Amino acid sequence: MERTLSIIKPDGVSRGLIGEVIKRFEESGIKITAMKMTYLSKKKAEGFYAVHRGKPFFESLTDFIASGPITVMVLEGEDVIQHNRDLMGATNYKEAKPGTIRADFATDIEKNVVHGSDAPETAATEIAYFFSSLEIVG
Ligand code: IDP
Ligand code: MG
Repeated sequence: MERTLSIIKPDGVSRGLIGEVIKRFEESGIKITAMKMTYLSKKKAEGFYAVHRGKPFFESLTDFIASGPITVMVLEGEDVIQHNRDLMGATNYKEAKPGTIRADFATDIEKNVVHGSDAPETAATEIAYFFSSLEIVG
């Protein structure tokens, strides 16, 4: 069993896509073991996306992710990190496979509805950024 962090970004929340995203997770056999609505301050957004500091899109990305409420979830399942990335689709929605969340709903390379951890180490760090172990069920 593996864990990963999923975020429905401010564009997904404001457009009413929370249920749609969760439905796709549940229908594909992924278990949600923690979930909450929250906000990232600009400072916490910069910490979360620290790996992208210095890139041309860093300022805009951290402004965007701090611009409104987000839904954060811990997902659990076999190979769930890759499984979630497959459901999300490519970063650039124009390159995302049809039927993926980003292909179906993203409006912009930045406003691409969802975040998903990309490796076991980042998953562990990112989950701990939002949840204590007591908040994760199962
Ligand atoms: P990922 O979300 O698919 O893992 P990353 O490369 O980790 O993609 O980038 C983090 C986020 O930064 C993306 O989801 C997207 O919102 C934003 N982003 C990535 N590349 C660009 C870009 O070239 N222009 C604008 N925003 C970008
Ligand atoms: Mg990434």
